[in-house]
Amino acid sequence: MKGKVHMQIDILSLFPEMFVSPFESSIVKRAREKGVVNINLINLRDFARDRHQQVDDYPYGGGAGMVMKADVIMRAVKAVRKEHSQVIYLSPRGRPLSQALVRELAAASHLVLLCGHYEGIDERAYTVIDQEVSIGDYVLTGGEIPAMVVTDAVIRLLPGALGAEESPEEESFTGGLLEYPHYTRPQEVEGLKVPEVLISGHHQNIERWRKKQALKRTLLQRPDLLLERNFDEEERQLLMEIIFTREEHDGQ
Ligand code: 4F9
Repeated sequence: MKGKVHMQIDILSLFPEMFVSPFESSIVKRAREKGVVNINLINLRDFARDRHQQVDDYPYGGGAGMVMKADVIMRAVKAVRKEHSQVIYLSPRGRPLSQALVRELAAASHLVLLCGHYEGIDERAYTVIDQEVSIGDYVLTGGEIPAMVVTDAVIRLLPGALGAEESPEEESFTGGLLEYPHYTRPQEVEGLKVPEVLISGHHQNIERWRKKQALKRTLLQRPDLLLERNFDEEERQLLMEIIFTREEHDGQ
């Protein structure tokens, strides 16, 4: 693992400085230092050819807003892309980002993330783009924050990015469910106690309690996540308990 870069991520942006601080903290910083990922920040303006280094222009046919120039984008992408690259344009029209898509992207060896303006890019630039990805149905000032989101989600799945004590928590036993409640010391805060089962030392009971809490939370807060789920026998039993058992209201 040491010294071997698992993935390269090239980010094409008009504001590469936006990425500096977020990528110099925490797990992303450590992953870069360990050589798990190599991130290159590339200024799209470097690929403008005219003497004003113009990167956008007025739309043909008129209308509001500026359009990013096709030649600038095409030159930049061609300069960085390799045979095996995935060129991704961050756009509200794109494929919705999900953990499944993150897993797909994490399997690539070279991602090129193109950040644009919402007004858009010249249609001809799509000839160098492999896929569009959206992080949600809202409009931002540009694709930079979506590119940070994709980068962060992908990096934590790369081998060696998380420490031995951490796990990406993918197909673990609560996979596809919301997290169960967590507690740490002290045992009591302002009269609020840690659930008895967690200090019982009974590993099986703890696992069962956590699974039940995760199911309960998901049912109450994100029932949509359960629609596609194949419940196992234990999960069916726990759901029955949740639905048909009167339990104290504990905010969970
Ligand atoms: C991109 C929003 C991806 C959501 C790009 C303005 C965007 C976006 N997901 N908004 N430029």
